[in-house]
Amino acid sequence: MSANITFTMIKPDAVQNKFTGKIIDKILEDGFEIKAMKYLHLSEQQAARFYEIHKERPFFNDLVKYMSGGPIVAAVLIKENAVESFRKLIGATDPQKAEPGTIRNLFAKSIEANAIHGSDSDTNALIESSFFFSKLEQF
Ligand code: 3AN
Repeated sequence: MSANITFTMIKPDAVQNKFTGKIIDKILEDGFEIKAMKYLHLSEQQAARFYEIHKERPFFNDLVKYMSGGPIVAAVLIKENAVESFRKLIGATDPQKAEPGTIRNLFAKSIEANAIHGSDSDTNALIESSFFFSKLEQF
């Protein structure tokens, strides 16, 4: 079951640049179904908790400030082989290296303000979805 789930956030830069609608269109056109979605503004504490896995990385503090600097859209998405398929759709972390036509290639500004998050494993997809949404059994 978990292999069909991934979690995404449309990040503050993309929301602020009014790319939310265009990004959701790309996700739907790629065959993903939206199972849950919410628009919210993370506190610094929440952003730090979400990115705890990166807390030893040099960019951690800037990442937390950036992710709590404006509203985001969080969503749980369903598709066969969801994690891998979504990582392909969003492209490389660094938008300069992202394939043409990917969401980061089209909408991201920099490696930090890179428009969108996508889970990197089935396990993390469930952990990250649970961070924002309860009643996961309904997925
Ligand atoms: P991805 O989002 O592609 O899985 P991760 O998990 O390595 O990439 O990094 C999480 C987030 O941390 C990225 N989306 C990006 O915002 C930020 N980040 C990653 N690498 C760097 C870096 N070298 N410099 C600044 N920010 C970074």
